[in-house]
Amino acid sequence: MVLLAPLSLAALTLPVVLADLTASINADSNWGTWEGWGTSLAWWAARFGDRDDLADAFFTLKSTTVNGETLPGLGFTIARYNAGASSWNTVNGDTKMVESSKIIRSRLVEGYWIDWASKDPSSSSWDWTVDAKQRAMLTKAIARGVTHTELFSNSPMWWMCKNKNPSGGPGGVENIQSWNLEDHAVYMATVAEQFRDRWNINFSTISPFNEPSADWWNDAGTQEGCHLNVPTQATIIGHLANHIASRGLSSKIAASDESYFDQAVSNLQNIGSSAISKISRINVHGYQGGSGRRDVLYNLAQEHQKPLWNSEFGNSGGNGADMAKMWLVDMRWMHPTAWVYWQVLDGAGWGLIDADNESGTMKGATQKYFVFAQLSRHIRPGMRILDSGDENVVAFYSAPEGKLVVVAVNWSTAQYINVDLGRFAGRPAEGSKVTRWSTKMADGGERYVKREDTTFQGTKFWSWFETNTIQTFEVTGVKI
Ligand SMILES: *[C@@H]1O[C@H](CO)[C@@H](O)[C@H](O)[C@H]1NC(C)=O
Ligand SMILES: CC(=O)N[C@H]1CO[C@H](CO)[C@@H](O)[C@@H]1O
Ligand SMILES: CC(=O)N[C@H]1CO[C@H](CO)[C@@H](O)[C@@H]1O
Repeated sequence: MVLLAPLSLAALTLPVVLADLTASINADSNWGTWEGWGTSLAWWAARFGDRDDLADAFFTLKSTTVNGETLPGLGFTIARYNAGASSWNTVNGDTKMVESSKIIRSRLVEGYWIDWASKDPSSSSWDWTVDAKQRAMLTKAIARGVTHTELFSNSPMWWMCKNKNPSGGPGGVENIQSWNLEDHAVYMATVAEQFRDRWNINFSTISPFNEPSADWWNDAGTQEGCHLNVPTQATIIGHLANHIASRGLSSKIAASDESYFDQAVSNLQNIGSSAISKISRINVHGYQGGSGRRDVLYNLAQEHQKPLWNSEFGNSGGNGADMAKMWLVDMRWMHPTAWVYWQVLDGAGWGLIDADNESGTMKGATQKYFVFAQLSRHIRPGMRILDSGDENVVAFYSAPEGKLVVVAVNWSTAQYINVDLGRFAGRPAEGSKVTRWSTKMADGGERYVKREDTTFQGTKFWSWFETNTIQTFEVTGVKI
């Protein structure tokens, strides 16, 4: 901000105002069809998975009371179920899982295949009673309308690991034994088969790896994880495709859930055409922050004609601002068709509801919860993703409803943002109402407040944006 002297007294009382920004939505653009929002179950659900209030808050659009607080339901339609890698039995008298000295117990997830003696899921090598709470939340999520279920793995079962430690190998080296590559595929396919046969749950997709190129999965880790070289991934994908087919499962393969956009690019360039032909969707995690060639990854996905999801994002900013920023960058450059938050219940600003995954205690919703409401309650499956021409404005269109949803943020000095629909074939009548919701991305700020004070005029509507405020607009009577 530049201060101009001399200032008149009148000027001092006026706010500094930036020129209006106008986003002109490109009605001809099409960056794909939105598939939904979601969360990974794993740790939080293994702890809190028996709670109906949480299932309602995350997997319906209903207003729900959680710990005395009324929350707008987030309406997620995607749930990722974590096939655990841990069990505490002793095999052949002396072989047991090795736990990292830094392990956080709530991050070891009970696995179903507890020893290598038999591949038969009805034998005593398998235990189908474990992990009841995470399964309960998956069941509740499906009952409430989840349409996309994914089975994912952070590490092969501990006994397939070279050092028997499901947190990783020494120094982050590949930790699966060479003779267990097919077994990891058998594990994933058998879990999917048993979920179908025992609980009538058909996983839409199976994702056999989690951040496999990362070198931070090591034997002193705090959670399950396993580095897997790209050729190893290719081999496992081949086996997994065979084991899915031989069990008559409808599940498709999603891969490789790399941490960074650039790792996903390099993975796709090296994994080989055979593996690529067996992968139905590219999953990538959003941990490269503001850097990484999201655009290159999008182009590769287009070239291979695969959908592209940001299948995992999580961060510590409890006010939601950094999350919103990364989502906007994703939408602008990577155009994912779904966006999945890592742990909706967690501590240290990571959760949408603040909770301690170890002690099982829960506090209130964070500001981030309401930032999520600005997105997931309005941007719904089936909507077409449009180009707004501006990096801080996104637009989605629902053809059956003739409805345009616009989400915009201002990160800096307060100003007006205009949204111009001059390029649409049909626009709302002069003076029609545009509904808006707004959340201030700062602790203690307003939370998802609905207002009916905006009207459509000429080809536009506009709204005043306070600094760090996210607003969502719903405009009806729009035609492309
Ligand atoms: C799961 O798939 C099986 C076999 O294809 C089918 O019979 C069953 O109805 C499906 N269950 C659900 C809930 O879709
Ligand atoms: C007690 C405990 O382990 N809490 C952890 C829960 O998860 C958050 C974020 O991953 C950690 O920061 C906490 O330490
Ligand atoms: C100064 C500043 O950051 N202004 C921003 C306000 O919001 C618009 C749209 O989000 C941005 O384009 C401006 O840069």
